[in-house]
Amino acid sequence: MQKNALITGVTGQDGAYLAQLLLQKGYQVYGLTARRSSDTHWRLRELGIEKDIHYLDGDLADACSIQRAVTKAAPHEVYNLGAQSFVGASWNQPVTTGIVDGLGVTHLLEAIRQFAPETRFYQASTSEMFGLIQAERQDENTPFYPRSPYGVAKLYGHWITVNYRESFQLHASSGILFNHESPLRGIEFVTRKVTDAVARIKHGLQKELRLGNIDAKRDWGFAGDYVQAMWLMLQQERADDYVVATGTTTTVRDMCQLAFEHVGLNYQDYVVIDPAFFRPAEVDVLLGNPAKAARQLGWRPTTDLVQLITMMVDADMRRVRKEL
Ligand code: GDR
Repeated sequence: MQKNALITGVTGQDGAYLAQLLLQKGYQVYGLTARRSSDTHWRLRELGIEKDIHYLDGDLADACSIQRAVTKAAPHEVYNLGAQSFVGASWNQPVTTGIVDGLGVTHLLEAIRQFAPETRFYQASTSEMFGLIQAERQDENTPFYPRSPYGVAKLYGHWITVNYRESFQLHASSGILFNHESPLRGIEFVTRKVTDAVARIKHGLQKELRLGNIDAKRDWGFAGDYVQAMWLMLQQERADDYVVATGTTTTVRDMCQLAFEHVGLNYQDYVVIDPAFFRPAEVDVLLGNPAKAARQLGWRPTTDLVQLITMMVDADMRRVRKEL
């Protein structure tokens, strides 16, 4: 029997990779998209799946549109990847971030509870909920301490997922994913900002790269690996919460060095520290412990940071060459 899946945020990095994975597995994929004037489908086009998805108009902030999408798609599985996902922007749009990333989750869970209680639900939670870390390596039992309006909104989304699982026995799982990157990453996030700049500098189109706090440390994995973990969570008999990470942490500085070195440049000749990119409150270091995901889901990352950054720089070099 063919399964239906509904993905919110289908045009984002994770949405695109997950849609590709589910299509390969034979799912009928419905994608929720908010109408926007700019081109948001470029990732789906790059993966060659733009025409294989059934698009539904809707917005996580609009409960009616969410109800309609759930009824229309009649999904076996719902993946909630839609969000205002840029941490830095969340200080400028704290209320929108709260409505979409927080209350939006309740809109979906309510629609499932009322119209499709057998549907399995995945919530995209985040290592940003750990924020000011309370343990050296963060796992499912580490207390949370978010440090941005984004982290606070996501924490609400996480707990409402747990609460609907416990209150209404919904099959609702929360994936606490650490940073995950790819050639499809948005340009505002630091890895892609760096790999795009490396390609432009190498081709003489850019002279410098302005960054904020390059001493921050992140546990970076490959988004293509991480969407596998999302799918695996919904195939389990019982819903649960899982940390998904590589178990290695690196500074932004060292990540930069890797990216520039890959094309024979020294990052110190190009990186300029710009206070404009510092955040009002920073998450200094994140390091995940993915032992539970390995044990219960059989999930393991396949791509280390060197492979990931190499893949991203190579993709941006190709893109910039095409532009010339
Ligand atoms: P993050 O990702 O906030 O961890 O959230 P991001 O790549 O934006 O920042 C990582 C770290 O790099 C520092 N940094 C800069 N960041 C950006 N964007 N631009 C800069 O110029 C810059 N200079 C230094 C940041 O201060 C930070 O410490 C990502 C998002 O995808 C979230 O949606 C997701 O939940 C988490 O990862 C897991």
